[in-house]
Amino acid sequence: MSPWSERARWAFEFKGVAYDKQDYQIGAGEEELKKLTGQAQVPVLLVNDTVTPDSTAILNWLEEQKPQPALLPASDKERAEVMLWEELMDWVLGPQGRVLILGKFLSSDDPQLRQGGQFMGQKYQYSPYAEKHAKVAVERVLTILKHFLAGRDYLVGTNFSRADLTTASMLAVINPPPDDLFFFPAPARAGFTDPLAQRPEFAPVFAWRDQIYRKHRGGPVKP
Ligand SMILES: N[C@@H](CCC(=O)N[C@@H](CS)C(=O)NCC(=O)O)C(=O)O
Repeated sequence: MSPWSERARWAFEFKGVAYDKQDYQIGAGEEELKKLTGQAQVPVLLVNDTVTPDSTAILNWLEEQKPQPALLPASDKERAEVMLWEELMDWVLGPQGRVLILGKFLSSDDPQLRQGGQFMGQKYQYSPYAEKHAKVAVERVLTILKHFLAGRDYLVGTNFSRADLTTASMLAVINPPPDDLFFFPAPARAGFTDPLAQRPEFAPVFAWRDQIYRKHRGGPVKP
């Protein structure tokens, strides 16, 4: 379900580069992941003997290996704009949205979700204060997107880019795409769905996201 992993899968599929997928089990898989990659997060790209953690590094590797079809604009200025969106998504919306998910997992009736919430809550320093702060940060990002997207099809220039791919992937932390676009098992879907994203004022942001999935994801996702 990781939106960072979705970001990497999407880029591979968009570029038409084949890959094999190995699932990571939260908690149980961490020791093995650390041994194999020297760090404790997914996604990680393994090519021959080279280990590349971090979705941005993976997208950069892909861009070098297969520049076409392009996921980056031609000009340095527009590439910098793509970076701005990627940083906002990878380091603000993603991590802050994850805090909101953890709050829901920790208070869930489902023992498996609660257990996952406890492991992740410690790893990512969940606290009620962090959750309060996360709500404010997520609302600010949604407000930026709502205004920025008004009257536009894409975040940077007039073509689909990594900015759109990353933003569309990351919005799943507060409201996953509908099941016909991205299959989410019901208990996880409830944890990933935040009331902030249900507000009518933000509906255009999610309508844009769903449209980006329909036009550029290449078919329904079943992680
Ligand atoms: N900067 C990293 C962030 C990756 C990240 O946050 N991964 C989370 C996804 S929720 C993860 O590995 N979670 C499982 C865990 O920490 O055990 C990237 O871009 O790949």
